[in-house]
Amino acid sequence: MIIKKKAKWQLAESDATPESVYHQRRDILKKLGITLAALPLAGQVNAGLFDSFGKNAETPDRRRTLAGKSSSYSNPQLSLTPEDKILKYNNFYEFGTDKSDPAARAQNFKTNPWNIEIKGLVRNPFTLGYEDLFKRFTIEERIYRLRCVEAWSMNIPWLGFPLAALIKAASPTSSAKYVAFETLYDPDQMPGQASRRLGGGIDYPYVEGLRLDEAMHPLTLLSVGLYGKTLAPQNGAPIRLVVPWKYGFKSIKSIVKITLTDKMPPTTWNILAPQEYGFYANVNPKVDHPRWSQASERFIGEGNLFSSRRQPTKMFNGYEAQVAGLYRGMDLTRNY
Ligand SMILES: Nc1nc2c(c(=O)[nH]1)N[C@H]1C(S)=C(S)[C@@H](COP(=O)(O)O)O[C@H]1N2
Ligand SMILES: [Mo]
Repeated sequence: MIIKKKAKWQLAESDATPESVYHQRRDILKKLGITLAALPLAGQVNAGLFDSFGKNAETPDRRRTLAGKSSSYSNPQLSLTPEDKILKYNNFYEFGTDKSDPAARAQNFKTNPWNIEIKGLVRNPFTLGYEDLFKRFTIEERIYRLRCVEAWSMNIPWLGFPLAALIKAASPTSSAKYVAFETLYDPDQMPGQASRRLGGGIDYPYVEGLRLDEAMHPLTLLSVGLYGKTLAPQNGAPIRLVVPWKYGFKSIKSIVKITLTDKMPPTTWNILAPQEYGFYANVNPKVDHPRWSQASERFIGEGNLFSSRRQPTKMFNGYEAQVAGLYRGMDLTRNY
């Protein structure tokens, strides 16, 4: 348990540390003759931050062109994070805890054939195959903000369809109150699932959940692509969730199972550190993480990672007008 929390602490804290302090720490280690690579966990994490945009070998682009119709739920005024940063700076612990690990290690991840199952408290359970993902629903483009709990953010042009469309097709019964999601479990393909060290101490498969009304909200997206192409494996191919008003960890990748249930489902980061990561995980600049402020964020745009501008974090990540009603009367300090 302690090791688990340490992995997340180091990852998040190094990310939330101002550039100057961060460099000072690196220099101190250097003077002591300690190379970052010699430190088991911190070494991996810190090296990842610096290497993400280094001389990464070009990987073959498996992505196919994908078009999406425009949507009134998109934010076309946002300045986009460059595509190469969305592709190279990732959290996908199944492939390792460094930001650069998913891009480096997920290139041969098999996403076709793929099956995603929807079941539980529904009248019409069904399974979608790989091609169904792109054919059965109308694909839209949604430019959304993404705010990671580690206090960095991106603006991403997703392609996908509302989760509500899928849930409606399954016809939930009146006892369905929550939706549970599960990522593929395949340690042969996902080195982080085969090794507790590489995988950050998480008990896989990665699981997430939403209240049914959150899942049915028109902003909640099942994404199958970004920047005009199908998803890269490191972004959660072939299908991942995107809930733009919640911290990034709610947006579970490479989903194989969606289950309607009457009980609040367990969620990976809440299991790991319940006092730090709640079920709701709504972006909230007034409720700090126990170990760092959530009032501002490092926006990843053009240029160097550390020259990225800091900007204030918005309530519900800028989607307050659309989603605040879902939480009326709830104490958001307790329901973090
Ligand atoms: N299965 C799975 N889903 C995941 C994660 C993960 O480690 N495993 N990381 C989450 C976190 S913390 C974030 S911030 C986003 C990052 O998505 P991106 O790499 O596509 O930007 O994915 C989320 N979904
Ligand atoms: Mo995150």
